[in-house]
Amino acid sequence: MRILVLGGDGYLGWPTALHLSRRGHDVGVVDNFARRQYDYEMGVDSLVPIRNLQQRVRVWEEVSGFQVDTYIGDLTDAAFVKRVVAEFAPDAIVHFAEQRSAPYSMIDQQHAVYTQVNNVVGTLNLLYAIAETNPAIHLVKLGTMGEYGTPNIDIEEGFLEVTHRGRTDVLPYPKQPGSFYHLSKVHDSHNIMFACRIWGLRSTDLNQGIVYGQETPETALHPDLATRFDYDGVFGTVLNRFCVQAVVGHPLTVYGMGGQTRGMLDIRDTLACVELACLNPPDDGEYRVFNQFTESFSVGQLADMVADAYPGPVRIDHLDDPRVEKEEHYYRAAHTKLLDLGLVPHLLDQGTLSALLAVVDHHRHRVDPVAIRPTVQWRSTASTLPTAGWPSSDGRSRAAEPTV
Ligand code: NAD
Ligand code: USQ
Repeated sequence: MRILVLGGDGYLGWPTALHLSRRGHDVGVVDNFARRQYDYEMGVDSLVPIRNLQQRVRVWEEVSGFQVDTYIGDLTDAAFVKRVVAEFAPDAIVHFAEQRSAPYSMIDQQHAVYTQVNNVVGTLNLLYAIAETNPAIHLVKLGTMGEYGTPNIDIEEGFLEVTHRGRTDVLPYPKQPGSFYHLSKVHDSHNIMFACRIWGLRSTDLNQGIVYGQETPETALHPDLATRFDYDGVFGTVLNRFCVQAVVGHPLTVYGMGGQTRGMLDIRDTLACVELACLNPPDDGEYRVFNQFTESFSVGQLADMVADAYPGPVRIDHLDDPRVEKEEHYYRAAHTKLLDLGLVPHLLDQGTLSALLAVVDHHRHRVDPVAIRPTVQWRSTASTLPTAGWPSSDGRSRAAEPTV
């Protein structure tokens, strides 16, 4: 297949592009390097050093013999999006290209507006480009399990059968997201579902849980193919953070009671799920939702697992929760559709944790302890982070040139 990976310079987009390329697909990647810019803004860096996109692509060609096309530009630029979609002529577009941090979206007004403009406008431009170029292109969109929130009933895969006053319908599952970032994914989902209905587009919304891990079979082929690994208080996700904290002797930062339960998956399963979605497209006009996670854990359980897996002493601290979220709650979410398509999950066992801890240990000298503590408070509309006015108050990036 011809597959265009949007956000192909990011944590998940880069290894997905390599995975698809190695499996014989013709792959193009699109990115505006916004993610690298956030690092400069926050004064942090990926734990694992990463090459710039052009270098990575060259190394991949040397190592594998496969070519990956690159398109540098911004999805909020409608003309750019339309040109790339027409030029590359994909069968499927995998859309990772959004601002993906909940804390970043909660820093202040500018960051909330930036997140929603970037994510919602980018996706809307993409829907128009697909509709005007070739409505048969399958849009595989990364959503999030956080769109559902934590309701006191079972979570279904996208839709819920409801009987109300004697009548029954199948309706989108209610959304109760927990940040302006998670809200941007809800807005995207509504726009995508609507575009499928009015223009006959077809799309798979992958409501993904929290991803952990760093190495994939392709990135392991050469150090210059490594993908990024975030551990800081704004972009680091919970299990990756706990592994770094254990290795450098920082107490594990469990927020609140630690009963927050989330769907999780190994980075290698992200790659497999995306390919399964591409290979099994929906019908014309169909909007479908897959819940993309393999196991669920509470934050407290994750901390205990890391403490058990790490050979040295580990302290677990309970900090006041900087977020507004339920700290203990019911959680049971369906996730059968990707398994039905053939997904064979990598589960979070001692071996997986030890391998991840070894990657972290190898790069431990790069950890900046100051970056670990949480800095963004949900209850406050402003943050004291030194973000130097970027992005600007209309939510647009001020950086004229992407910095690599
Ligand atoms: P990431 O920030 O590492 O990668 C996203 C990439 O998209 C970056 O390289 C960034 O520069 C690019 N990008 C952002 N806005 C863009 C724009 N307007 N135009 C062009 N490129 C743009 O994030 P990730 O962790 O790889 O996540 C990828 C996707 O998966 C996101 O949509 C995220 O919401 C979703 N997701 C991630 C996780 C996770 O745990 N990492 C879990 C669930 C869902
Ligand atoms: N948490 C801690 N301690 C920490 C970090 C986080 O207790 O040091 C807690 C948070 O309070 C939260 C949970 O762990 O309850 C998850 O936080 P996270 O930062 O790992 O994940 P989240 O903010 O939900 O976002 C991440 C990705 C996002 C994706 C989402 C999937 O950044 O792109 O959409 O996971 S999901 O959680 O299913 O919505």
